[in-house]
Amino acid sequence: HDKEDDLRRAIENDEFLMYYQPRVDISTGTTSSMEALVRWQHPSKGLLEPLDFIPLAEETGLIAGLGALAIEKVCAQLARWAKTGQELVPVSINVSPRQFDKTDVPKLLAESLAHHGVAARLVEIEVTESSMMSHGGEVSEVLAAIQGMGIKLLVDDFGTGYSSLSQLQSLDFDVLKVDRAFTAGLEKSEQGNVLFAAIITMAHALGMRVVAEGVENERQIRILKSLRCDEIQGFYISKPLPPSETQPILPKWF
Ligand code: G
Ligand code: G
Ligand code: NA
Ligand code: MN
Repeated sequence: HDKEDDLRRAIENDEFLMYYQPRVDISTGTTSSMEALVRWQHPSKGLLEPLDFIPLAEETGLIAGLGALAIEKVCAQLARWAKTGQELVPVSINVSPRQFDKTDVPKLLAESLAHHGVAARLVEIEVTESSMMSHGGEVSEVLAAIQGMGIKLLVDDFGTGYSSLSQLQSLDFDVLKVDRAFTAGLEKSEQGNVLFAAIITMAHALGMRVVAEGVENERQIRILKSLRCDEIQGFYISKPLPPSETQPILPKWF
């Protein structure tokens, strides 16, 4: 339990910080939102990425405490950005349904927003397609409650793991984020383009905006534009950065 104890201690000491990666409107080239991605500033191991500790946090239930820290940090950051007088864009927070087992996430969100004087529309919630599948109906209820607060819901990593098309129907998601495997597939074959086009058609028919994840070059942007994709995210625009290097509002990325 060495790693688990280490993680528990880190949550108590709050050794975490959030990085931010922009999402960009493909037709205007302006930032539409920022995704908050947690990092662990480990005292001896340096800066750790989510894959090094989120799976353990989920297995052990420590994700509840970690998730609460993430929500608090994002609201505090939004309040800090607001003070600079910049026009704000929403920030999306990744949430694991495992957090719902131990904490009242809608209540946490409401309290953090109120405490920092941040409007609910400035926060969005991302849930991966596969995590929704591995949890039951109570997840839908919590997500619906969050959406009822005026917070947008995003499906993350769509197209990987199990397919949950029925869940797309029962939950009224606002945005569909297509996994970066499909963006990588755009350049490889005609089938890749056809598949992405079909996902976009489906999402639009269901009233969702579509984000292509993992955009790494200009050619992908051109294809995605022709397919009527709404937004892009990826290293071509920016990797996740600490707040000190992040500009929520840039006039134009391209
Ligand atoms: O930053 P990176 O690409 O390594 O993030 C990998 C994954 O970790 C993301 O896709 C996201 O699902 C997950 N993740 C990042 N930050 C958080 C967080 O604050 N809470 C939860 N539950 N998951 C996160
Ligand atoms: O699970 P989620 O999609 O939220 O995780 C996002 C992860 O994807 C982050 O860890 C981030 O570092 C990574 N990522 C973001 N943009 C790109 C990209 O353009 N290419 C690749 N390979 N990874 C990316
Ligand atoms: Na995400
Ligand atoms: Mn994703």
